[in-house]
Amino acid sequence: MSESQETLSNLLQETRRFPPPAELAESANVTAEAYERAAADRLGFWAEQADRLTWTKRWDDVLDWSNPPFAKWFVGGELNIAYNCVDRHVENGHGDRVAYHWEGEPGDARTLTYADLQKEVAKASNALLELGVRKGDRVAIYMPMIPELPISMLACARIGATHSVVFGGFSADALRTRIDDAAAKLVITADGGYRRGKPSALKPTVDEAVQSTPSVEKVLVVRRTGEPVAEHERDVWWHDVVERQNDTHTAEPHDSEHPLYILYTSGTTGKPKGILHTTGGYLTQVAYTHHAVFDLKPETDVYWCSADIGWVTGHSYIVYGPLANGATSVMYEGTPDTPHRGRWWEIIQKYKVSIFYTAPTAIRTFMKWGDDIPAQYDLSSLRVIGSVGEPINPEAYVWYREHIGASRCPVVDTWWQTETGAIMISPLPGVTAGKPGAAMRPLPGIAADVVDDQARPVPNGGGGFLTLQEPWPSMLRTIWGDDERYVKTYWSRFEGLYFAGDGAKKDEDGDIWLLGRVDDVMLVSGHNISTTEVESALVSHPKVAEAAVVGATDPVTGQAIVAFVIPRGSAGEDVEGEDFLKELRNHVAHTLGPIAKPRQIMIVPELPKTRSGKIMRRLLRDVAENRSVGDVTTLADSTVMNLISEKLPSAKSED
Ligand code: 6R9
Repeated sequence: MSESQETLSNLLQETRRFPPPAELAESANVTAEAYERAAADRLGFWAEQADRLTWTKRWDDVLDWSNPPFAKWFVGGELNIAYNCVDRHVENGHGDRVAYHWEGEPGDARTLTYADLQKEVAKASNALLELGVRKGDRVAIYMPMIPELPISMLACARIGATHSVVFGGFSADALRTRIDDAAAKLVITADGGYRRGKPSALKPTVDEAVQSTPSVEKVLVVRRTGEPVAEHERDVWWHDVVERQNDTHTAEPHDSEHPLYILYTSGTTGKPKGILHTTGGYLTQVAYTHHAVFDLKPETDVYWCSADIGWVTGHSYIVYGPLANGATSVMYEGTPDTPHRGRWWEIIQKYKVSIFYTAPTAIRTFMKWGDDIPAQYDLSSLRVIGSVGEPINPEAYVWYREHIGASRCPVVDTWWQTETGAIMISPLPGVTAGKPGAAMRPLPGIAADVVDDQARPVPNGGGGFLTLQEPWPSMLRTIWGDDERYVKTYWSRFEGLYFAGDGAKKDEDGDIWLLGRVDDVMLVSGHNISTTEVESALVSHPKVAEAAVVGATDPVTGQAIVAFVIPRGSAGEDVEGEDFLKELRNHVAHTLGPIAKPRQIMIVPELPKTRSGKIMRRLLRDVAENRSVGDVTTLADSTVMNLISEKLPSAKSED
């Protein structure tokens, strides 16, 4: 703890406010009364939300919290997730409604209505049964962003098999560890998918991984690219096995606490954690939050979440939430710059997307590429735009609102985690006057607070640790096979509270701002300074597109701030010079105060990011402290660290 008694400094001041558009507020799905109603009777509120779903057997109790931190929600209730996501919409007369407008990277497209999806899921369910998969078995899914991916997930959910989707960019070794940990019986994959204009193979990675996975009996392979693949005894083609199945299948009910899926998160150290989500509570909260945060009107909206289904955002907000609500979604296979940098905006124009959900890393990339690109497309169909994955810097928020949202669409900055399963802290687009950079308030029914190191709530204006104070329906139930690690990782830092690593502050109005991982917090001359605030100050300079900062050991100040900066495309030639670096350092000092002035700034062409777009500061710390760079296996692009090291001579120290 610093001498100044602060837990985390509150340096950034932001005064811009964006009230909700009047017409949106008038017909919003959720209004301000929901906060009070949920606070008055939290469990009653969640029971009401569970009634958005169709249950074959009603629950006896909303919550069993008699053995914390092991929760049971909607105890005794039974339902089938695939029925809720698909069949019931067909039964309700919406079979002709489009579930997915799928767009392949090469420009091919497929449209799946809810009636189509019902048939495809039934066939896949029958195929899984024929392949020997039974309720309770685990199925690993390693696929590109093609319709067979959600179809496979829904087929597993339908028959009660627990899926474990592994991001299609992970290595054979990463895939093998995950298959082994869950003891998956079947792997579903594809020959490959399209990325950056060419086929990108997946099957060889599976072949390598399953050489030493005793649990795997079969590998089910979708043909997507048509590239040649090695065929093994255990392989079966999707078009041989699934296509010939009966296209009806009767869904069995599953217990509300039946394991729906495992999703691995790497964490900072050690072996990946298999986050376990179950059935009734999960679907309740993803459906409710998708309805509330995006104000989804299923009859008229076209919704697009640009995430990969290989991470939790895709599970909850491409597959389960939107389908539970009967939404029409866009699903896109490829990269944003193939064949050109306007591809995403072209897709929004083509399908008249009205709700768009993406990540700050993408937004900052578009800022870097320039305003003129989105300006060439008709984005007037948009009405709500969202952000997830990292703190959104105020400047990126304002750029997003202005250049994508036509200064009209509310931006919903949604804070949540693989572990929380669904959105926890976010503005409501018809209620909240948004502040650029703030996730604002816990959603109705959610209890979150920022506490100091003694678990006492910090006053408004203070910073500390973000905790969840009451169980919530879509919470993780455990770490697969490791209850002890579950308790230790999430529930032991503060007695009775869930804490998963994020720092945050409450502003003068009590609204919440995320400040990055507490592991990344820098201790400079006795002050705990968040990486997020310094990065946001850098990004607020008109010539900066992206920034990452880390604390490096310093003989005088304990730690000193070292920044890595990517200039905007429009910044010009002078960004390599001494004057520019000085200007940036002064800009930070001016914005946040002299304490936050970086000791050193390096101009770099790229930043190291995980596959889901989060900056890996750990690797930058290695660079800043002149160590050899650590484990890079979870990097989206492993060559990035070389690019950064090559730039090192431009490092400048002026103090
Ligand atoms: C959904 C997802 C979780 C971590 C989380 C936090 C960061 C996510 C954020 C955000 C600030 C937001 N994070 N959303 N930080 N503002 N709106 O990203 O899950 O991949 O498990 O990551 O991401 O640090 O703890 P996951």
